[in-house]
Parts: sequence; C-alpha cells; structure tokens
Amino acid sequence: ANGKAANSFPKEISAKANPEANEATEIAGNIIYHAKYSPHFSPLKFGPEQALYATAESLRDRLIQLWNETYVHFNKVDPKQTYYLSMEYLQGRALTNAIGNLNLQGPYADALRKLGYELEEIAEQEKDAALGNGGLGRLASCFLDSMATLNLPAWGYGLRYRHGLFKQLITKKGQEEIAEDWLEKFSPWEIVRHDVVFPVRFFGNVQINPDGSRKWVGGDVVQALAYDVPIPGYNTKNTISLRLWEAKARAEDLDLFQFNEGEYELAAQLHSRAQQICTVLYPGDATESGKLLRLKQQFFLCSASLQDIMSRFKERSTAEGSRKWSDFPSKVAVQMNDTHPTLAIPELMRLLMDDNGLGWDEAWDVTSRTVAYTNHTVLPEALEKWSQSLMWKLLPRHMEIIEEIDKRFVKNIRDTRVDLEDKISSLSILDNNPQKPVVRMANLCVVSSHTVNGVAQLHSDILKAELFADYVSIWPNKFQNKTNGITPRRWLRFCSPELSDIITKWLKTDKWITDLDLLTGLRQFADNEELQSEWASAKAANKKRLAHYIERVTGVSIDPNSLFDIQVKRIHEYKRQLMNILGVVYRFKKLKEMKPEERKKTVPRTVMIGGKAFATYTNAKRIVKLVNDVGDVVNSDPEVNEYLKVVFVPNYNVTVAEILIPGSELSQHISTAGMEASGTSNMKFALNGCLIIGTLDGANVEIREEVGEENFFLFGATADQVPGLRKEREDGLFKPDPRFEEAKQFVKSGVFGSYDYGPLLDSLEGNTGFGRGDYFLVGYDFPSYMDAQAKVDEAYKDKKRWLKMSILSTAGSGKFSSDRTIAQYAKEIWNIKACPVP
Ligand code: HBZ
Repeated sequence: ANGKAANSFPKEISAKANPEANEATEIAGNIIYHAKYSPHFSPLKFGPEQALYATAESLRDRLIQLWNETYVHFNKVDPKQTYYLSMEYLQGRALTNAIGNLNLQGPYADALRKLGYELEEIAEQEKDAALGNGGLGRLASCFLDSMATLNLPAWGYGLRYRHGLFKQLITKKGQEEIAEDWLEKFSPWEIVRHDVVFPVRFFGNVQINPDGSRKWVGGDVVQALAYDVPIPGYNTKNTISLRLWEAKARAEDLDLFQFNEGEYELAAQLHSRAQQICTVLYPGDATESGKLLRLKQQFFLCSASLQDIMSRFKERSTAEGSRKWSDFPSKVAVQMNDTHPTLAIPELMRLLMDDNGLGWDEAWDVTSRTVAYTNHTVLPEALEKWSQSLMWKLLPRHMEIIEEIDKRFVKNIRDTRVDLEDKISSLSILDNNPQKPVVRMANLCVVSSHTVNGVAQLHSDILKAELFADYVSIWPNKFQNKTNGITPRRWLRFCSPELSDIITKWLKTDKWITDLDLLTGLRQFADNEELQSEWASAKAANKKRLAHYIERVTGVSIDPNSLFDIQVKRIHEYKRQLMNILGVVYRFKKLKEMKPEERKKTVPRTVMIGGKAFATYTNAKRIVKLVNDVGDVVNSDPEVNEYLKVVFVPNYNVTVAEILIPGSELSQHISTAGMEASGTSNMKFALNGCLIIGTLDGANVEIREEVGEENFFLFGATADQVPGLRKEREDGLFKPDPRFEEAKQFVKSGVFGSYDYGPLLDSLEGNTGFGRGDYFLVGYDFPSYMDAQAKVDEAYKDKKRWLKMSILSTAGSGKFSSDRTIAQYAKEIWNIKACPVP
C-alpha cells in the first residue's frame, strides 16, 4: 500500500457528482460500491484482500455485460459453434489478465492508487486456479483466450473441482502434498447459473421397451449445476464462457425419515456421493473406488455438457421451426481434449437414439461428424483403458453402444480389408483379453471421430507412423497436425510489460499482441546496440524480480548477474530432470577440483528446477529430493557458491511461471526424443528471449527451425535412433562416458546426504537385474548434453552475442501463438467462422 488510505474504508466517490470524473474515478467508485454492497467480510474493512474482491467484482460487472452481449449475438447469428471438452483448465490468476484484455490497465492502476493500493499488490492476493495437472490443462486455458480473442463462437466445458492440483511443500523428506483450496473463500469470477441444471445418471440398468427401443433407468441421479467463468478476448467485446459443472444432490435425496431416526450418514448418503464427484482434480486411481470416481467425473462432464449443447441446439432451432438432428454437425463441433472426455461419444449416441428416437445409422452419422479428438501422448502407460466390468456397472447402456460400435467397425474391416485380419485384435475398441478385459479409449476416439490430431509435427508424424498406423491405412485423411501454441497476452504482454514496451517501440506498433508473426520485424535490429542495451535492462529487471521471489520463498540468495538456467515442468523420468541434476553434480565436482583463479574464469550459474511429482510416483519424488539435497550442499559451499547455485522452486504453477519465465536466460527441454508430444513452456521461454538447450523432441524441432539452429543448443539422440539405442543398451553394447560414471559415483559417495539414492541411480543402469535399463537414455545422451552445456557457457561470455541470440529467439516465436493454432483448428477441423459482437 502507498500508506494513504489503505486498510481504512475509503470515502465514497461518486462519479456523477464529480465534474472531473474520468474512467479511473468511475472505477474507484465501483470498487467502493462493491466493498460496501457486495460484502463478503465484516463491514467497512478495506485491507488488500477486500480490495481484491471488490476490484474483481467491479470487473465482473463489465465482463457480465460483455458476456451477455456475446451470448445474445451468438444466439441471433446462430453460427456453427465449437465446444471444447476438457477435464482440465489451468487458468491461474484472472485479474491482471482481465484488466489487460479489456485494456483498462491505466485506469485500474489509477483507481486503486486513489484507494491507497498498487494494482500489482492487489493482484498478488488472488489465488491461482489450478484445475489441471500440467501442459494439457494450460493448453486448454490458452485456447480459451485465443478463441475469445479471435471472436470465435466457442465455449469451454469442464468440472468445478473443489480442490485443484495439490500444493507442493518441500520438507526434509522431499515433496509433501497438501490440499489446494482455491474456493476457500470464493471465486469472484464464477457466476452460478441456477437455471442451468441437468440430471446425470450412474449405475442402473437397461430397459427394453415393447417397440424394441432401449432406455437407461434406475441407479443414482445427480444434478449438474453450471458455473460460468467469463473469458474476455483481447481488444474485443467478445467474451466467451468456461462452463464448469458442479455435482449436487436433489433435496428429495435426503432421507428425512432416516435422518430423524438419527441415521445421519445413511440419510445423507446420496448427498455425500454427489459431493465426492467434484471434490478433487484427478483422484488417485490406484484403488477400485478411485477408478470408479475418476470414471464418474469423466461421464459427468460429458453428459452434462452434451445435454446442454443439445438443448441449445433445440432452443435455437425454434425460430425457423424445429431443426433436424441431421443438421447438428453443421451447428456443433465437439473437441475432446485427449481421451478423458471420450464418453461424449456413446453419450451423444444414447441421447440421440434413446431420448430423441434416431436410428443407429442416423445417430452414428451425426456423432461421427460432430466429434474430433486431440491426442497428447504416445506413452503406452498414459493411454486410457477402462475395465469392461467397471464400465458395465457404471454405464450399462454406454457399454452396449460401445460394443455395437466395435462390432460394426470390426465387421467393416473384415468385409473390406482382408489384409488387416491379423491387426483386428489391436485395432478393435474392446480388448477382450480374458485376464483383464478393457475398453481402449483412444481406439474408440479414432474410430468415432472425423478428425484426430497430434500437437506438434513430430508427434503427429509418430502417431501416423506408429500408434495409429493401421488406422491411417483405413482413413488416410483423418489425421492432422495442430502444433500447440501459447497466448502472447499472458505469456509476454502481461508477464513482461518491460520487454513488451521495447518490442512495441521497435516495431512501432503493438499489433504483434494479436499478430505474433510481426515479431520477425525484430530480426533486422538484432545487432542494434541501442535495442540490445534496452533488451538487457528489461531482462535484468526481470531477473532481479525473480531473484527477490526466490529469496522470499526459499531463503536462498542468488546472483542476478549469473546465468539463470531454468527447468520447470511436471517431474517425470522421460523429461529427464535427473540428467539436469547429474550435470549440475558434475559441474559442482569440477568446480571443487579447480584452483580459485581457474574458478574465476567460469560462468556463474543459477540452476532452478521446479515441478510437481505425482503423489505416488516414487522415482519422481526421489528426483525432487535429490535436487533439494544437491542444492543444500552446493549453496552452502563457500568455495563454489559464488559460481553455482541450485534452487528447487517449490509449488510450481501458472503464477510462479509468470515470474520465472520472463527472468530466464536458458531453459531446458531435454526429454528423450519422441516422448514429449509437444511441450508448451518451451514456446513461452523462447518468446521471452530465453535460449533453449534441448533435444529434437516435440515442438523443440519447430522452435529450432523458427529461431535458427545457431540460436538453439541442440544435443542428443533423434527419435528414430531411440529404439536401436535401447536395443544396444539391452544387449550390453553401451559404453558409458566417464563423466556420466563420475557424476553417479559422486552422488553414491554420500556427498549429498544419507538418503538412499540407490534405486534412483539403478534406473540408469543397463539390464543388470535392477532398474529399467536406462529406458530414457540418460546415459547415452549425457556426453552430448554436457558438450552443449559447455557451448552455452562459451556463448554467455560474449554478452553481445547472447543478446543477439535472445532477440532472435523472440523474433522467431511468432508461430507459437495459440491464435495461430486456434485459427487452424477453426478452419481445418471445426469449420467455424468468427462472429464478432458489433
Ligand atoms: O500435453 C502434455 C504433453 O506431455 C505435452 O508434451 C504437451 O505439450 C501438452 C499439451 O499438448 N500432456 C499432459 O499434460 N497430460 C496430462 O496432464 C495428463 C493428465 C491426465 C492423464 C494423462 C495425462 O490421465
């Protein structure tokens, strides 16, 4: 606070009574109005928290206005509309983003200053909405921003989890998880739609009617209640909706008789079962009950969303008389974000046939022309497979439909493709292996969708050549690539205003914010000393801000003049954080061995690693522990800590990323080639002028093409070499580099504490009885990784060269705007057009 009026309740400001009234005065008046008349706290308090809620509510008024106008306009024009179905959205904070997208930065900052606060300070109060795990969830959120900005008639559907992704606490034991609580008070951004409620059934059985039609009856019915989060586009009136469903029981589900008998838990059984559905993001599925809950969540999202979509279709058709269901695909596109919403397929079939009287062929035609599927992984263990018995129990009618889809598909193959006879067992949807009969969700998606896409060129190529190769021979035109993207609003304009202003100044326009290809205009100035010095000072300011943050959350003080080297992403063996930290261990050992004057010649580095490990993923948790242990030893070593610091950044999330990425100089995207479908943080780093050290994996390949190979630190095996290298390793033909052996040995020697890293390091050994035979090829790639790191140090010594590379990196990032990605989905998959609110 600037110490003026903060904390005490400000005097009312009436815009009308004030002849000098300007936008800021009006906004300040609205904020005070909300502080007073939308009270969520004891009266007349105006601390930072009250100021946040009142500020958010003043913005919400505008958003609701725009959202209503958008909705009315879409209703009137009645365009074809896309519905993005996703179990995850990583929205992060919304305040700065909404203010920025509405272009109200100046007025809001002034208004809050009148009330005794700085906008940044108020924005800091907001919780980070983390209704997702990682890349897939953040992608969905970037897509919403682009859909709104491009004025597309498109909506998101998701679940309103009471608790988002766990908070990560770092203790002596390593990572500990604690429940996240974004709704502890309430979210000022959501609008509950008491009139948008749909019943969703679970369990029960299939009734066969006298006319042969079938109906799903009995079981439990819960209510899906809609909460709308308005999503403003940048510099447009269009404001779309993220509709999140919450599960509720009906009043009559409370058994009053039992309750009055004192059987409280029994009486409220249905209530608590309904409540469980949206309690947590990604319930652990090691147990049967966990699996059942996850499947319930998926079906809940699909059923509620489809009922809503179909009722809107019917509603809009009444003007020109009743619309035919065969027109549905010309009005509705449904995009499934991975296989998690696959049940949308049998649910749409069921609703069309059992509730609306369509025959199989008509229903199938409508469904398969409506749905499309995005694949985000080729890792076999990540491909969803649901047990058939669980599915029969929870969704008996859907299992009938899935069986029928499979039967018809298999018959069709048998009739038309004798050459595929021996592939049928892997192409079919049902895997009837008597040991463990399952439904293969990806197969159901491929068979039923009009379009299937991967998320980077290499990934899409691998899908076509490997995972879905036989399907390609059946439907050669079904498969597409849509290289991921990120929103340049949140990931440059708002998180690095300093750098943005410089870009705008040199390009003489701020149009790059919605037309990111314009960044190529920076190339011509990459050698310009004036730009370089401005660039350097913006980067330095961002590094300083990051250093303060690190000191605040970890207590470690880092040198803003050192090279800031960052790897942040979910902890996974294929992402190879272990290679990073072994590289650090080797560097530390060499620094220790050097004479002081030799050390002085090295490039000081601060290595930051952050990310969450899935709670039951033991090796990932060991990696977290190792990074922390290495940090403790290195950072307190008086000989070395001037030249090397190692920090584990706790609780990595969208908000933390907004501080880390602008302050980064080198970032690591070092997955085993072929395993990272795309990556999206690589795009954010590159956009912010951060250089990448990376493998030829996912979108790295395209980033390197765009920024230029001389501005990318490449190393490692290529995707097509990987199978052969694994085989060699298995056959005992691999000769490890001495540096790799030395680093492992150093960890084993106990320098970093007494924790038993044996099992983790064993995973890097060949097939010696333990470990996984270094499946991720850390050993093979380590020497070329270390060589690339040496090139990084060399390049950093030449400040001008580094600045030039940094500028060229930003200049080459235009392709990675999610505006480009979404425009391609709109044109090449959804067939929808912009529908701007006049
Ligand atoms: O999707 C990620 C990919 O790993 C990454 O390469 C890509 O850039 C990104 C966007 O396309 N995948 C995920 O984030 N996947 C999940 O979070 C996930 C969640 C639930 C699951 C499986 C995977 O059951």
